[in-house]
Formats: sequence, C-alpha cells, structure tokens
Amino acid sequence: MAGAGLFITLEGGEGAGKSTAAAGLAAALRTEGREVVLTREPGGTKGAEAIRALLLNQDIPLDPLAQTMLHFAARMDHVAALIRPALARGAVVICDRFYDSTMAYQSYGQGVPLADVRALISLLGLKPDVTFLLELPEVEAKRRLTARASGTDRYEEMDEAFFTRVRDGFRAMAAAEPARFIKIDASPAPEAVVASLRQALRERVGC
Ligand code: Z5A
Repeated sequence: MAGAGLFITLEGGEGAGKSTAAAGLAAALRTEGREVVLTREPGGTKGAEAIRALLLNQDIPLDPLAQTMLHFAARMDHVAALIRPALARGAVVICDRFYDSTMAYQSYGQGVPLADVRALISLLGLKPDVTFLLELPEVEAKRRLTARASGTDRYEEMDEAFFTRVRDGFRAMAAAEPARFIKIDASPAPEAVVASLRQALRERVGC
C-alpha cells in the first residue's frame, strides 16, 4: 500500500458518475470512522487548480505533449502537497482521475507515446492501491451530461473516434493490471454504485 494509508482512484469516461461515486464512497468510509481525503485531477491544490483552468480552456491551443506535461506538473504538486502527506498519516485518499487518465486521453486518445507517459509516472513514484474503472454505455453517459447541462471544455470538444480510443485505452489498462483495477458497472442508481465500490474494496484490500 502507498504509505500507511490507502490510495484509491476512480477512472472512466466523462459522465460515468465518478465524482458522485467518489463522494458517496468517501461519506461511507467517514461514517465508519476513517479519515478520508477526497480530491480530483486535474486539480486538488492551489497550483494544480490553476493549471486545470489552463488545461480545460479550449480557447488556448496546446500541443498534446504540452498537455501531458501540464497534467503531470499539476499531479506532481498534488502528490507532494496533498496526497503523500495524507497517506503518510494513514488517511484514505480518494482521487477522481489520476495518471491512468493521462494514459487514456493523451496517449490512447491523442497519440502521445505510451513510453513518455510511463517515464513521467516513474518520476512521480506513486501508484494507486486500487483503481475503480466505472463503465457506462456511451448513450447513458450522454443522457446524464445533457441533463446536467454544464459548459464544455477542451476534451469534451473531441470527436467520437477520440472517445472510442479513450474507452479502449481504459479497458486495455484494466486488462494489463488486474491486481490494481476493479471494473464497476456504473449504470445502477448512485447508492447501488457506491455499495458496489464499498463491497469491492472490502474484498480486494480488506478495508
Ligand atoms: N483529463 C485528461 O485529458 N488527462 C488527465 O490526465 C486528466 C484529465 C486527469 C476533466 O474534466 C477532463 O480532463 C476530462 C479528462 C481530462 N475530460 N473529459 N472528457 P472534469 O474533471 O471536468 O470532468 P470529468 O472527470 O470528465 O467528470 P464529469 O464530467 O464530472 O463526470 P463524472 O464525474 O464521471 O460524473 P458525475 O459528475 O458524478 O455525474 C454526471 C451526472 O450524472 C450528474 O448530473 C450526476 O448527478 C449524474 N449521475 C451520477 N451518477 C449517477 C447514477 N448512478 N445514476 C444516474 N445519474 C447519475
């Protein structure tokens, strides 16, 4: 495990319900008396949130490798200032997206060589203990996002083929690392999805 705590990440396509499930899991664990740090990427610290604003702004063109470096610059600060200290004091850290999103979006989606992202991961030196991959049919994810009706960002502007590559990328990563990834059906109601996460966590790490 990462330090004395437990590092959990949630991954998947946009609208799969990651943020909702992460908040639900955090609430469940807090009820059981655990200290939980709930955070997200890109973001999580003041510096990383400033980088997030640049990364999601579709009016500022950025080369895919530059986006990759910015995602990792934000992540380095997030890990150093928030995640590592929390793990060191024994907290459960739940992070909405982490480096698997860079693999999926920048490598599988935008063509940045996987080896470049792997080199940055090794520089980071921190791996999640458990990664939940939330899977939801595209049509249902679109329905949820339309119902939410928020503004669009750089990545939401991409075409269908991009999102297919991202989805295939997540599946390939989950297949390559079955000891870390847990696939979750994200189509039931929010409470049922949280119950699946809680149960899977108990089975996988006994927590
Ligand atoms: N990105 C990247 O390219 N490289 C990287 O390294 C990283 C990220 C870290 C961040 O966008 C973008 O950055 C993201 C990838 C890229 N872009 N895309 N595409 P973000 O942080 O703004 O958004 P997101 O991560 O894609 O998440 P999201 O759009 O907020 O979706 P979500 O967190 O998976 O879903 P949600 O907010 O929990 O739920 C969406 C709606 O569905 C909402 O109205 C809920 O009330 C509803 N919902 C949730 N769960 C359910 C269930 N179970 N049933 C019914 N309705 C539900």
